[in-house]
Amino acid sequence: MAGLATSFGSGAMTNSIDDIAEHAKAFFVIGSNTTEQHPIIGMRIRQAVRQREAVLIVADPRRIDLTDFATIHLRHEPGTDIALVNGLMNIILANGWEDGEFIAARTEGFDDFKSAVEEYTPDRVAEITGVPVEQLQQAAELLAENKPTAVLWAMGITQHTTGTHNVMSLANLQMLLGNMGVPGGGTNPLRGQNNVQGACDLGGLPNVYPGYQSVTSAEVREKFAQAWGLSTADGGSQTAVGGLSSAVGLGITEMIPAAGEGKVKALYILGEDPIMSDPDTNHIRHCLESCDFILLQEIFPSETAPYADVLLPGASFAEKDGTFTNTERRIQMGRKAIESPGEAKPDWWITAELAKRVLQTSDDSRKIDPAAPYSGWEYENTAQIMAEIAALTPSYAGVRYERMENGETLQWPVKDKNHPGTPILHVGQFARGLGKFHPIEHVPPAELPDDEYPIILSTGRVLFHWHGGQMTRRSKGLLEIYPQALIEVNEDDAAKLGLNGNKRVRVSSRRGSIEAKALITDRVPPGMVYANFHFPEASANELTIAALDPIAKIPEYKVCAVKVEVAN
Ligand SMILES: Nc1nc2c(c(=O)[nH]1)N[C@H]1C(S)=C(S)[C@@H](COP(=O)(O)OP(=O)(O)OC[C@H]3O[C@@H](n4cnc5c(=O)[nH]c(N)nc54)[C@H](O)[C@@H]3O)O[C@H]1N2
Ligand SMILES: Nc1nc2c(c(=O)[nH]1)N[C@H]1C(S)=C(S)[C@@H](COP(=O)(O)OP(=O)(O)OC[C@H]3O[C@@H](n4cnc5c(=O)[nH]c(N)nc54)[C@H](O)[C@@H]3O)O[C@H]1N2
Ligand SMILES: [Mo]
Repeated sequence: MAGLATSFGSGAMTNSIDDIAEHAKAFFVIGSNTTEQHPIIGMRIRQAVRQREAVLIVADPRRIDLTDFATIHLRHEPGTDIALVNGLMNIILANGWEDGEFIAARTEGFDDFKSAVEEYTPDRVAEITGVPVEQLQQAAELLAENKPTAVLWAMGITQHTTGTHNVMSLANLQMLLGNMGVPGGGTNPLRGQNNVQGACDLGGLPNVYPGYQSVTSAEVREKFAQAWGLSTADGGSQTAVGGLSSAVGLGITEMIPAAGEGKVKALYILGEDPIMSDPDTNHIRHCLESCDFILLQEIFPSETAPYADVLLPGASFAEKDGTFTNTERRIQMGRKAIESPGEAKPDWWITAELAKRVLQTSDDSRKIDPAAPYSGWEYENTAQIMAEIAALTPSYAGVRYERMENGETLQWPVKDKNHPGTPILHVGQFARGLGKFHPIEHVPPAELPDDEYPIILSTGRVLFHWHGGQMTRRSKGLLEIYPQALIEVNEDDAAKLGLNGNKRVRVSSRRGSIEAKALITDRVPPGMVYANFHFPEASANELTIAALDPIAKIPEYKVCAVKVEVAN
């Protein structure tokens, strides 16, 4: 829900929901269980298919609800997306279906990319992915014939050791087809948490200030140092006060292991429940136990709470003012509707009070210039915070509470207070000038099945619950519909296991083991099981592997090796 320190997911949707729902000739949904995880967008896709005969290509190892509406379902092996997309592009190139004009005018790096893709012949790709050659041909043809196609993806693409390269492959595809900068096209990562886009936009990442302004830029540091009244923008300094560090910080999947090694001494965790949501829970337990000091800011005593030294009560979304920036870069206002229980306070208020006390106890406090426009953490309301954001963040420069109160829901970049916002990115030109093609090679997942652990585990969510389930497991209605963890097991595997009638399975990996009720279904193919992380008594993360994408540091939640046994 809050997810401030979350760096999961990447980039932003280039196009808008209305725009793709109304103008896409085809949708290529790859690694997104859209009807369950983004139900509004899922509904719009279904409507486009039913009402205006839009084409729908789904690439997903599982049979998800959306596949019932699909023109074609490419059911590839988990972790083979690069090979799949390279295979489609190979066929597009072999038939001359690429958009030569777009490639010549708007891109660079085409030749190297093309030689890489030429190696991904349909036969080779069928072998890697398990998708028959005829289906590859049919999908490539659908992409060539239906322009623009909007590509949509979510965690099925990013939660891999090749997550960043998976995304680059999809960007290659859209440039090859000339589907960028046009209504109904684009690269569209569906962002997960309600405000993960806003959290990333406003500096909730280890390498940037708000508006993706790099911490390594001396000019950027100077600008923020002046605004905040810091006496120096000295890049060398590691202290927060007096200078702004030029060092890139750690991501969440690096911080917690660093705490386990004693390199990080204290953790301030807000809006995250790492015991439920981080990979390899046994290791996470060890890391949190080893950490000297943990401050947890929560709306409930979560599974992480027993590891905290101090628990500060935050107010929930309904109990405070603020804005959410949604998956289509749209900034929307949330208004306090009810009073907070007990001593709960808005997160911004708690953080500001903490900061003030740190300043009071710090020897460096004298270095803060009280005359600077945004020194001292003296906020009375969230409108003041938004004014500071607008002053320091070019993409939010025109965002004002007055405009939102008048009903405007702006999509960034909003360049000034009269600018109408930006529904589609990269019209006429990419942010970096020319779009760059990248040659991308297939690399298998970090851990694949073997004799001891012969089954692939994939993990994710179900419609009725939200991540660690702190909120949804407190909802009586949702618990009635989905009261316990279910593990999807294919019928063939169930028969082999002798699961008949016996409804519980034990799933074990090299890292841990869980027991839960089996859901025998053809939603998963043979050789694969699917588990969620909504219930502490049987959380998928007891099993998952902390193998990270080297660039985004996102864990490979979507593939690891397990064995499955009938539980007694
Ligand atoms: N109800 C509900 N909605 C949510 C959430 C929630 O917890 N509950 N969480 C929100 C958040 S933060 C996020 S990030 C989003 C996540 O939204 P999604 O990413 O849509 O959700 P996931 O369940 O992680 O599964 C993604 C899909 O990827 C498929 N998949 C698995 N492995 C692969 C692979 O190797 N390749 C491909 N192409 N596909 C693969 C899975 O079968 C699944 O259909 O949902 C958001 N919406
Ligand atoms: N195996 C596996 N693991 C995964 C994933 C997967 O697909 N598979 N997906 C990953 C992804 S994409 C995500 S986003 C993460 C999500 O992981 P988390 O962010 O850890 O999970 P949440 O349950 O969304 O939120 C954490 C806590 O925020 C609290 N909270 C809610 N509102 C507020 C508020 O206003 N203020 C404060 N202070 N706290 C609040 C809730 O009570 C909850 O305990 O999980 C990741 N983990
Ligand atoms: Mo997410």
